[in-house]
Amino acid sequence: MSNENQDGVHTICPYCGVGCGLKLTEGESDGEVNIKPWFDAPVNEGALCIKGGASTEVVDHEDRLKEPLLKEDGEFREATWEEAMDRIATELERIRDEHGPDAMGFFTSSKCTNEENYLMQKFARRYGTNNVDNCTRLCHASTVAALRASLGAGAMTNSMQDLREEADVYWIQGANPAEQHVIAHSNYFKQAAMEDTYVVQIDPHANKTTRHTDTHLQLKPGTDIPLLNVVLKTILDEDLVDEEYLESRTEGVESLRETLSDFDVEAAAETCGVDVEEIREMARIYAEADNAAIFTGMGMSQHRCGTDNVQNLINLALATGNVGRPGTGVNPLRGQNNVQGTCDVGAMPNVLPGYVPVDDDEARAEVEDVWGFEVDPEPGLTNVEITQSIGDAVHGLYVMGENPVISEPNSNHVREQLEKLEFMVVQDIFMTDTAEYADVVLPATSWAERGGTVTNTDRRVQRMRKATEVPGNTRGDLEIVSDLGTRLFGEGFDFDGPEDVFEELRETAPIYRGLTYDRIGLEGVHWPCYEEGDEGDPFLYEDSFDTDNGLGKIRGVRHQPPAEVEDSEYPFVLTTGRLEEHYNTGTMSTRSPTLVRKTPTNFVDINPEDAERLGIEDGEEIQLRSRRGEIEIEARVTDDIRPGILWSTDHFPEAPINELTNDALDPVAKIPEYKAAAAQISVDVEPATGDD
Ligand SMILES: Nc1nc2c(c(=O)[nH]1)N[C@H]1C(S)=C(S)[C@@H](COP(=O)(O)OP(=O)(O)OC[C@H]3O[C@@H](n4cnc5c(=O)[nH]c(N)nc54)[C@H](O)[C@@H]3O)O[C@H]1N2
Ligand SMILES: Nc1nc2c(c(=O)[nH]1)N[C@H]1C(S)=C(S)[C@@H](COP(=O)(O)OP(=O)(O)OC[C@H]3O[C@@H](n4cnc5c(=O)[nH]c(N)nc54)[C@H](O)[C@@H]3O)O[C@H]1N2
Ligand code: SF4
Ligand SMILES: [Mo]
Repeated sequence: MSNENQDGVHTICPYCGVGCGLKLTEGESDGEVNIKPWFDAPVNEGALCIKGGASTEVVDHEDRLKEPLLKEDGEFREATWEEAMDRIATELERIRDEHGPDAMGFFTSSKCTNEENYLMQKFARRYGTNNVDNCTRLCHASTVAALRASLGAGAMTNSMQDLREEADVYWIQGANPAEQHVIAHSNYFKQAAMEDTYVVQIDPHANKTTRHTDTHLQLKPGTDIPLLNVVLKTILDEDLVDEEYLESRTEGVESLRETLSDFDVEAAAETCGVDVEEIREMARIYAEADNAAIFTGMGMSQHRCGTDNVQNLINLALATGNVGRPGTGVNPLRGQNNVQGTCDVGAMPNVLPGYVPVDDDEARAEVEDVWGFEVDPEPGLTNVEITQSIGDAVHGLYVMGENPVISEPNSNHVREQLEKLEFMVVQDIFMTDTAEYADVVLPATSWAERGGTVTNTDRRVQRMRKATEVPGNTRGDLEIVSDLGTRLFGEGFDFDGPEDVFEELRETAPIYRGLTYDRIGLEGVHWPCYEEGDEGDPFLYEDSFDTDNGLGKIRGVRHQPPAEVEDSEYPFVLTTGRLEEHYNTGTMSTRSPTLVRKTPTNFVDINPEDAERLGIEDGEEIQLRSRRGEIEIEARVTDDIRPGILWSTDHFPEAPINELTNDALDPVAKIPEYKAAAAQISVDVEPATGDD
């Protein structure tokens, strides 16, 4: 073991987008790693949440995939890498010959590094398709669409540091940072809230964020537009806008005035189920603050009107001049450890690395120059569209580190779709419900066993470093894609490790151009970083926006009820969210003994009034149903949720909530409506006993 290993290898937590640093040392047995605090880590100064602290429990877990698997006659058998890669190369060539390149879909992974995702999207493009996407589609796609259209970049406008130091008001709508971005909350936002930052939370469910909230508006799911329209109308009527800012930095305020000209605030507040005066009071608090910052999350993005939801937050920020200074802005806390980076490096159907639009001939040509091949100028399909097109336009699927059978909406339908595939590859660290459908399963190395860069929620690019040897016969994601690319295309995929890939990424992505591994060092660097020596911007848009004319775009939006609303047959609105001690589809967190202790399985929150009416006891197993499926689940009777609403999580494959959720999509961003479906519940009547 080297000295560095004894002191610990500096790396980044594999769970969420906060990007906490930690150190790893090798343990007693093969592949075992232990955590040591990294006290000077730039984001977290040594602190870790329960997931970060337990993150090594999955590294040498006995369930790790260790050998490639091939399916034969419906059963998996172990295979050599040679056999597995050969099979993939042959099938990918066959599909392209028989159906054309757009018959393949590629899902890349926000659990993987920038280099791995860069190479995977390059692979898809070299194969001839833009059908490449990642979990951001299920996550912040709508946020990114609205931010890009109206401000310029699909990322947080500000940094955790300036939000902590400068904001006087936090407006947290549809996000739960105390549980989903734990260290960002504990080290930054909670500190501010405990001092004098006023916190407004807008969420149908009470949670740990509520503990440090001054006012909680507990609206009905899917009514964020009317609520914000009450806020905006108040601001316009009471002249709380920033006229000078509106004049010099924005356009479109007339569209907002027009949308709200005949707007009925009383009726809107009733739609939301929130007291109108309380909303108006919050409008004043936000508008009168010196610096007010907005946080937005899945409660806003995961609706069929997700893009308009976020646009309305942008409207609020722009109308009051709250973008372009420390302590302000519109801030989506990004989800996975590298979802920001996965988007930055072009793993999306409409953009190349650095958000270069595929259909912009001039910009595309620059990337093509670096790559030495032509890229299809037509944007491809998103991941949900890929799944929905199987059997039609799509016949093959390559999934690197995603679990769509559990994470996509209406998952019984997802299963039916996957059955129709001619060929499917899954590359993961564990056997997942999705991998069961694959023809080839490739065992990938985990976060502790390889290096590369990841980009956190405030755009800080940081380095992960290898801390231990790879277990069994696993191979790194980079190595796998590199090998496959070389087999299929000869050149363009042979790299000498992650740094070599990063050097090519820099050439193609202008926002990363000024970064090198050396500069990133231990501190990391925020993008945009166009030139070496460029410090990167902790907050964006000081002087102008990255739009066609430099102005921020205001656009009035109207209420669009969820695609499915409650009725006499399905009288509840089911919405979903997350738990502090679990993570996404549970592949990692449900295998971590520390994390399963508190909440071993799924549950649904129901208000005491509803429970009493239906005769449901706390802890009782009930049937939860929507038009798409039915699951058995434990009821938790709690005031955390308002009457008429049910709240559950997608963390547990054994009680898969996505069998019930709706796959209605936002027309712009194609994000599914995870946060509102009509549902019903019932309790099994004991079967009658006796002879009659
Ligand atoms: N512990 C933990 N941390 C995580 C994750 C995890 O699984 N576990 N996942 C990571 C990922 S991928 C992501 S994207 C982020 C997500 O982080 P968040 O955006 O915080 O995610 P959610 O908990 O899904 O949703 C946020 C809130 O939206 C509320 N909500 C539901 N419906 C509505 C609505 O109609 N309107 C409003 N205003 N609110 C609504 C929910 O009650 C919930 O409190 O977290 C990341 N961090
Ligand atoms: N109902 C409902 N559904 C939701 C949501 C919701 O709020 N409500 N949220 C949505 C959101 S925001 C998201 S981001 C998605 C998440 O959806 P997914 O991305 O499908 O879910 P994850 O569980 O994060 O899957 C990541 C996979 O990567 C694997 N993995 C980990 N490390 C590596 C690695 O180094 N290499 C490889 N190859 N694989 C690795 C893990 O084992 C896991 O199987 O779920 C969405 N689904
Ligand atoms: S806050 Fe996120 S990055 Fe930090 S330790 Fe927890 S899961 Fe890991
Ligand atoms: Mo996410």
